Amino acid sequence: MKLIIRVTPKIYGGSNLKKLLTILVINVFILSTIGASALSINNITFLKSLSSEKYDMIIIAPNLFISSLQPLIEHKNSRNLYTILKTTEEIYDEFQGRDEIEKIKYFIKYALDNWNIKYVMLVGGADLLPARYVHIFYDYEYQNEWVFLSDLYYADIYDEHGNFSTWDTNENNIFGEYNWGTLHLYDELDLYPDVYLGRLACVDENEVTICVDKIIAYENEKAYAQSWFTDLVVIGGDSLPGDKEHIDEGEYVNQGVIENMDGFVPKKIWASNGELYDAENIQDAIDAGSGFVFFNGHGHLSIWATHPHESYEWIPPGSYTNSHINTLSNGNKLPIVVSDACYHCTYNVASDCFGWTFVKTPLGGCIAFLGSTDVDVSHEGVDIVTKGIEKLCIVMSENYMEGDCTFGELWGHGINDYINTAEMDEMDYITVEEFQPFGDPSLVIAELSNPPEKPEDLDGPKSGKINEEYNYTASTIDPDEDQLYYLFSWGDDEFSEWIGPFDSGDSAEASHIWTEQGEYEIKVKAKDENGVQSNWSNPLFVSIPRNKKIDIHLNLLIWLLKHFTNELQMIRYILNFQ
Ligand SMILES: [Ca+2]
Ligand SMILES: [Ca+2]
Ligand SMILES: [Ca+2]
Ligand SMILES: [Ca+2]
Repeated sequence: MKLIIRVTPKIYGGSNLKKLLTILVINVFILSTIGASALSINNITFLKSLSSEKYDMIIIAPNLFISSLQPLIEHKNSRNLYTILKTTEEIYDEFQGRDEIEKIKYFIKYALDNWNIKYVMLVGGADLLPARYVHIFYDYEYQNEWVFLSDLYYADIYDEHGNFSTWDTNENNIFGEYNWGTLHLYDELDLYPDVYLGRLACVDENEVTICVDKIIAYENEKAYAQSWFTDLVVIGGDSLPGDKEHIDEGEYVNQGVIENMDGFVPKKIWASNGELYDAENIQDAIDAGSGFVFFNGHGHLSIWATHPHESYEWIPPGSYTNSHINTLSNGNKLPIVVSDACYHCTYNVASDCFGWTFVKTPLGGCIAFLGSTDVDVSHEGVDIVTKGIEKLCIVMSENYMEGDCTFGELWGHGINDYINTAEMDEMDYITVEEFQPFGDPSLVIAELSNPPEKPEDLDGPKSGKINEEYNYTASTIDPDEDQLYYLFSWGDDEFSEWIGPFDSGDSAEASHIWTEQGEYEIKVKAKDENGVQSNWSNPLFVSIPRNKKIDIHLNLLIWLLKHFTNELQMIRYILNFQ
């Protein structure tokens, strides 16, 4: 079967980016002539004295950042997340490899083999902590030679046979080749991450301090247990006008995320509901606080925008840009932001790219950002969710609800599950390799706890009138005796806030006004103080009947009685009514 696709680059505006990338790539090719086969982990003996130690996380950073990272290391260790810092300078001295990048990767392998680490945090922008460029040939109208940064290189330590993976299996010093060059060469990549990884692309100590402060506050305050965390901001429109199904792809992906993230209250900044015509609406929604933000549309290094339905107009007018991000004031209410737009994480070209700006802005922004280091490629129409970062959005939102507890797990399991269900063609290679995690991989974004039991059946009226307020009560218990919060779903796309806290077993009450007649299915769910949610209760069906006609008839009768009492008596007499 031949699959006919129209792959559309989701790029905003024109760009010389390819040229820029090519220039940067040439700079990176200052490689030693040491062949991969000459390298062996057996050569590394100097850290053996430490080999009995166990760590959960290694932080790799230049000397420059030692003191500004110290509070983070202390914070992690105080939480029993055993963390050690290794500087790039030490690694370059102590480890072998054909270049600095490979030396870093050998150190990560060492830490994995000897210390059984789970997390790798890279701290430094492209100049301070280099990353590997991969090489994919993929012919389409915008570009055909794809050369971009991939931090997945540092996480995919072992190949499928459990051996160290150089990402240069044909040993020509060109990495991650896929149908590359005139000889159409390939490197055999496993791609499955073996550690959870994240990068703080800091260019100076000030940026490190901002990130460290944010991470410590986020974890100390248990962001995931706060009431604002279960708000979900989704931003999108018609990413690709002209598809035969007339799908608004951005909103379609948003909707998939909403459906996966049951119990999160969506705030839709959409083209179709008019919210996306003003960038301030994005600003206000993020400032209000939310656990997650999804941008599904187009981007470039410092901007995001998309289209209204079947139009090529760009909205919001003036786009959503770095200058908006820099004035966010959400304080410690910091979301994890996911973007499927192009170039949002191209930190080698712009050290203040959209994604990194979001993380490093001091008075708000986000705690972690997931986006691409190159062009996002995807299908149009309903197939938008079958490939590309759009598919990752769906996979990750599902995985979060199924128990991912750290930012690194969210990224790593997302990549893992993407690969498991992909045919792994060029588009899939591009997607998993370009998907950049900016943030602390060990960041705790959920906590394991026994969920509250499914709430008892709701108590309250089963019928009523429009524009009248009705009260409903709910209760349940938590096996850990945790305090509980309740969310009521009113069946008309409206939700209560998360109400609480209540002691386990106590009743919670909420009220609602239905403004249209109908049969409504209302339900309630609980979450404990750790943010772990129960299932929804059984539904209670509430009937808000059409009562307008009845009112008219009743009013007419009252009016008749008032004005024609005598006549009515006459009629009654005539009809011998009594
Ligand atoms: Ca190669
Ligand atoms: Ca692997
Ligand atoms: Ca479309
Ligand atoms: Ca619990």
